[in-house]
Amino acid sequence: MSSFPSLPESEQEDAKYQNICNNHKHLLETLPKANGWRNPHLYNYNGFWLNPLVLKTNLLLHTYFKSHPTDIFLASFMKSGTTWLKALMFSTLNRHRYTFSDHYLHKHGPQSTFPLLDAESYPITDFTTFSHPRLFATHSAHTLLPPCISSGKFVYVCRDPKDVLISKWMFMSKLRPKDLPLLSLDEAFELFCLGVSEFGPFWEHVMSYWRASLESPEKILFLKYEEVKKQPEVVVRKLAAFMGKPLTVEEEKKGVVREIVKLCSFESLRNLEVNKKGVEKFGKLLEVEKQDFFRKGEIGDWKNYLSEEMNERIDGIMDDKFRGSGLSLRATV
Ligand code: PAP
Repeated sequence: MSSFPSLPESEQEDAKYQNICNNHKHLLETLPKANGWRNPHLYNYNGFWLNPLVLKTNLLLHTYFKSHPTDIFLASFMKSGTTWLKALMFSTLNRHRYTFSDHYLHKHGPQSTFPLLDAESYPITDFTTFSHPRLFATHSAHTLLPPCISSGKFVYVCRDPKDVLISKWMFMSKLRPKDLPLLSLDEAFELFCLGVSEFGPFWEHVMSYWRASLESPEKILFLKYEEVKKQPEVVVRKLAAFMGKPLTVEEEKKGVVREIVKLCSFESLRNLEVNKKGVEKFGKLLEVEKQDFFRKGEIGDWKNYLSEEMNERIDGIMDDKFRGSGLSLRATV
């Protein structure tokens, strides 16, 4: 039975939306609260720290998002290689549509290829007009997503948490409003270790996808930034097969994999005019200088910032959190 049986459809919709807004307001008054890296506060919702707008978007996503079995999701904790994977997945999937000398990515950059589910304006956003397979990105933990989404396929990319911490601290410090006190690296480190950062705890985020990938390996491809860095061509082949478009012998002979890797390399993307100037808008959530998506793109930059004690503390937390899971994100270089 409908919750609003006597109201016309448009009013039912309004009432449904209003209900979510009221629930959101109530949650902000009652959920555990902690310091944010960009916003003043984060709220712990079902085990994860979200900023107020992302929390509202998550509630709306559960109500309004209609999945399709061919949907492909790119999931990641912030600063784990999302931009790179957007480029790799988009150019692998659409390799028949564009030439490598005059590519969509040259003119538009990688961000527009995957709308960020955590930043869209539901119910206004209309994904029904998108061509299939539809591509979406999310920074939300697997357990925070609406169950209908599991009909699609997921690529999850994770990264050494120490590099994530440094990358995120630098990124968020730039976005932090000037009227808030600076967040020092020591403070960010402490919050990160406690699990308090947007979409965190990092450990639980990673484990949510790791467990899901073990349960449904055909539905979730679990990747590490470091493995993409070391063997990008192997990863492109994996992505192509996973997305249902394996590389043909002819494509291999023509060097298509090498072209994709070259197009999406850090140097190539960073030097594109479209990625050097202007801002990228993610709904009402945030505006980012495009160049800020390309900082160093290296493995192990954390060594320039974290002490040996900090290094050992993160390793200790990782060992505890991942024990018995078969997963390790310990640095090997
Ligand atoms: P997001 O969470 O804001 O989407 P995301 O793209 O996941 O960010 O991560 C950004 C990191 O990936 C940056 O790392 P750094 O701060 O340690 O340098 C960025 O430089 C890196 N990055 C972006 N594009 C590439 C690429 N093509 N190859 C390798 N690393 C990349």
